[in-house]
Amino acid sequence: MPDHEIPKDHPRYLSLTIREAIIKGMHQKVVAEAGLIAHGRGEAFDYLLGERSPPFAMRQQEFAVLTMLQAENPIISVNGNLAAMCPEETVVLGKLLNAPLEINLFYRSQEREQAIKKTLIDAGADIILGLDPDYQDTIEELSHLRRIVDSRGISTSDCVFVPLEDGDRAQALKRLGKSVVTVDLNPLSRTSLTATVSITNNIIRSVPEMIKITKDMTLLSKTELKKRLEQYNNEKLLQEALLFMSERLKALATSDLMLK
Ligand code: PTJ
Repeated sequence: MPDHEIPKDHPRYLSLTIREAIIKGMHQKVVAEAGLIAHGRGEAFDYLLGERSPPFAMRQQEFAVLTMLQAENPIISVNGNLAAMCPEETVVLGKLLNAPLEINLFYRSQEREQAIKKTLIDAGADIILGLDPDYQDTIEELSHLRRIVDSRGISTSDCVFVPLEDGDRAQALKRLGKSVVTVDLNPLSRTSLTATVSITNNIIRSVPEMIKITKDMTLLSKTELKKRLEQYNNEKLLQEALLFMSERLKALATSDLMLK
């Protein structure tokens, strides 16, 4: 399948390039077919943000990094969309946070697992959890294939970063006493409304911004991390996200709208 060349001067260059990465990922079996639909839903919410990271999202990202730095055994759960959109950045973030990568898929198949493993290795990953049957464990609360987790990873971790999540797993992980950090452009998704830390931003911007924040915070003591963590409230930040979107729409609705 040939890659489509997007002209650099196209006004929607970045958005179209990301789409191409997702489509290419689907042909390589990295992305599930439903991943294209999930991406479209994300794009619609990104329009409401103005396709930029607003101040509340930067605070959500700080909250997320602090939560993962404070954790004993943080882990990053990788699905197809994440692997297709920002593999290198995810590998860098994992190394900085000391968080291994675990492949954990909703639409699970060996073919997809191997395709995602290759993408992550090409992006610089050393250890990838979630594939070795000797370390298979199950989360009983979950009925679908995402219940199969790694005993060295999600199963024993105290903090799971699950970007672009499909819904009920965040609840199950929280019931098991784990902190759940997510990135989801929809502030009203089940995952956003359940997670310990919900980042309402595009993963494409979020992961690089979290890398920068991690570099700034990595030398903080556990006591300082704990003190800073007290300044954040997930529900309030989600309310800010909704207010930002609605006020932005209101401002647009009363402005000179048409493109010249
Ligand atoms: O690779 P698999 O098999 O594990 O499947 C992955 C998908 C994403 C297909 C699966 O988890 C799924 O169906 O997810 P949902 O229920 O569609 O939820 C995905 C959420 O991610 C939605 O709320 C979207 O708004 C959001 N989203 C999509 N693209 C982005 C995003 N959030 C942040 N950045 C994006 N680029």
